Amino acid sequence: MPDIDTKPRLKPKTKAEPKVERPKLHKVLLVNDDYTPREFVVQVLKAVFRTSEDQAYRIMITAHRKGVCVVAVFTRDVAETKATEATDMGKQAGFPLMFTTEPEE
Ligand code: TYC
Repeated sequence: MPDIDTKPRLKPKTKAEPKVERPKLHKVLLVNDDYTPREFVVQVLKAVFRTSEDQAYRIMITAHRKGVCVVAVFTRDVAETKATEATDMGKQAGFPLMFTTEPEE
């Protein structure tokens, strides 16, 4: 027997692709304020978002200059948890540091 399948295919392949929706990603935004020390913002970014010192400094200085900076994108739950955790670190230390989230387009 040849191992090449020579039988005619009677049925066309009609099976649909399984429909799996990609979860929408949410941005975490760092908002500037006039009171939180720059170095404290850098420490929070490193601790919560696991950025390097360099990345944290660039994110902080962008928010400082432009008013706001995207820190990273995550699924909604992770974005909200990290934004809350980072904002709470500021609050605990007596600073008005603020992280918010918004869905990506
Ligand atoms: N603007 C603050 C200062 O001059 C530093 C700062 C940067 C605070 C970014 C918040 O999201 C922020 N001390």
